Amino acid sequence: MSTEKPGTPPKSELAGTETLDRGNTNAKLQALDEFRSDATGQALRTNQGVKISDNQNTLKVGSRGPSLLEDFIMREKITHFDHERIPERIVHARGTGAHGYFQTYEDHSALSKAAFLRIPEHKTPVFARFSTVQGPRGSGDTVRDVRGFAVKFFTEEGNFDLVGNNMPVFFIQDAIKFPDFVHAVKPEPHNEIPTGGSAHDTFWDFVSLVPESAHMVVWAMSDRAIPKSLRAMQGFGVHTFRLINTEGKSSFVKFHWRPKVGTCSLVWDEAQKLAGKDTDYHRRDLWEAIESGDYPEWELGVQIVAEEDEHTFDFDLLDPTKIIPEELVPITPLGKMVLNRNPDNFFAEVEQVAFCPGHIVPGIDFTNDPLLQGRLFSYTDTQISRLGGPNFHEIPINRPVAPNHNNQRDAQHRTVIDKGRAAYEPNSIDGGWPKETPAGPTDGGFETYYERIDANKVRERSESFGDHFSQATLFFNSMSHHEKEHIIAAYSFELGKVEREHIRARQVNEILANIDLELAKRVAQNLGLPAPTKGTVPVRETSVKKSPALSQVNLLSGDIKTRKVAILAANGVDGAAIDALKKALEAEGAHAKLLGPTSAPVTTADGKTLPVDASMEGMPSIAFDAVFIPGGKASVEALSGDGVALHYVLEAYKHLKAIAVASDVKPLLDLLKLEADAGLIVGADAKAFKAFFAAIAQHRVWEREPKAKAIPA
Ligand code: HDD
Repeated sequence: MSTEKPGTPPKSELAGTETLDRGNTNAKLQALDEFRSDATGQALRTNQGVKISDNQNTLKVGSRGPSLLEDFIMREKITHFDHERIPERIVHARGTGAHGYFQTYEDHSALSKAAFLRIPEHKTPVFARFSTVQGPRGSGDTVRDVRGFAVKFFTEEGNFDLVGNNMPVFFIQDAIKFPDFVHAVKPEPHNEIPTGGSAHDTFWDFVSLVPESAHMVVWAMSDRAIPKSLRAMQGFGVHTFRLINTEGKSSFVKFHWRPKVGTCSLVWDEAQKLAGKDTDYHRRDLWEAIESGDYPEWELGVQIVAEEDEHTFDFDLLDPTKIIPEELVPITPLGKMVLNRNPDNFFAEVEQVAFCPGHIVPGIDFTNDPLLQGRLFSYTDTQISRLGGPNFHEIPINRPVAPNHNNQRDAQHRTVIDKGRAAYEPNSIDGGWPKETPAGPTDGGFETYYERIDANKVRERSESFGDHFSQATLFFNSMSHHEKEHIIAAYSFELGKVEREHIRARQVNEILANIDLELAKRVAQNLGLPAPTKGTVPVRETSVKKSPALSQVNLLSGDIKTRKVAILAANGVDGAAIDALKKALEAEGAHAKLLGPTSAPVTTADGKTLPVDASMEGMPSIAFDAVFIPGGKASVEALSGDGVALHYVLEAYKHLKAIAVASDVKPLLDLLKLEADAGLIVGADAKAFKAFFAAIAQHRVWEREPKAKAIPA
């Protein structure tokens, strides 16, 4: 008879979990988890520190009787569980984050007195959080949406939060419109549909009535809204900020993050499929990249405009719906950010991190951009309900590394035990501490830039914010052919989901026609609407007609570092070809996964057993950058008769990915009626691999796109 209490898991089961081995990667992850756990070797206890002897059974009157209120252990556990959730962010609820550091390349004190931009020896700890905007916490990663790009710099002078997006402009010019915009883009109030997307009536109703959104909406309809990974996105501070140097001189700046791996996107069909097949696609990619040592890296740069040049542009620097074309003001690199540590606990870190554009340090200051000004209020305010009070700065992930003594006291969730008798200033009881620090060239107290403003109080928009279309046109004109086609397709898809025809027509006639007539015409055609023949506002000439810096074609890294290749194999595969490719990829910093018809190992033609990383169904082509099929008669025959394998190749082809197959795999291509092209390479020798890698570095085989349209999705 067992001596264990009913409900206790048998010892043998527990022992089994300790030795579970699911291959090298999992063993490594398990080891890391164990290393990180602070409960290893510890007794299970209540929140009051009492050791628990039975975590399986509620205290009852007899084993079949009612439970007792006296059971403080059960009540404590359930009560805590009942309150585990906190309100999700109103926007940007779905996100993920990582730790890392920022390091300035050199002393930028001529530009800013901020220590983290002055001292190249210092590595400033950072925490970055990336997010989608529209969807709730559990929504898909790859939906068409803007991505949040928020970085908290834990500088020695206090926290600086750069709370930006992966697009350099915004939908509205004044913060007072933000609740309207968000209510319009969020799922509709009656049925809470759609989750994670903007393809619905209320969004298009709003943006078609608010022309200042035109520029941002073209960005949102472009490939930028379906980034390949969080690592492959640019980031922008959006607003014009000020940097203040050691002499107190101010310069206007726009912040830019540029990823080391280049900027590139998914294709639409792939993004939609990923949202279903791997909801966590971006989250997983970031996590795995960091775990495997492929630390994501961005360069922080600024476009600098001298104070006296504020009014030299054909747009207003304070208007957040405008970029400064890089052709007018190039980017000056400041330093780099490397993300090298995953969070230990998602809730404690990613969920509880609290950003605010108002968190700045000496050397940085705001401008009067009315969108930024409103944000300075909103973020702290939202944390008070989201994180339950004004002490959210004490939550470990938000805690500055700089000391933060002041006379603020008490309130919910206060964890600091403030000592001393004087919680006011001035005081003579505590020697007057803590004391103010006068502003200075370095290490001084924060001082707001001494800006003169001589004006009446008004509730109005500056006339200089009046041009809503010329930069939307600039963006569209700067796209390559395929990028333009994708924008046309995205507008057509989204507006096609709009039920009210007057909204579709308004967007086409009053917005798109003012951006580009061809764009308007093509979208009208796809919606079955009459094509507009002219815009509704006069065309405004701009000094820059085309900005190559905006096209992702010009933003690739030129190498294949961290790219992922799927190798498809069945029994009888040519093992030597697999080894050769893996070695060649490793030399380039890229990765391969071996996929079989099932998760069982495959046997090579020369009788070796090869463990596979997953089945082809388990890791679909949409999770990879490229596909390789090695030779081996039996393997090729098996794959040629396997619908999943055939679909794999067709889908990779449709998504314009590089594909390489050994010469004896050619019949499989013939079966699928696929012809070799710049990215479909036949051969498995060094020359073929070179061509294969060159195609991967191009990200997609764009010239294949018209042909690939014929492939069923
Ligand atoms: Fe915002 C979150 C970015 C305008 C109000 N915003 C939030 C986050 C990002 C941005 C990246 C997520 C931060 C995180 O990961 O926790 N927001 C932007 C950008 C904007 C912008 C780039 C325009 C240039 N936002 C904006 C306005 C308002 C807000 C105009 C209000 C007037 N944003 C919020 C918020 C959020 C937020 C409601 C939700 C959760 C949070 O702040 O902490 O306060």
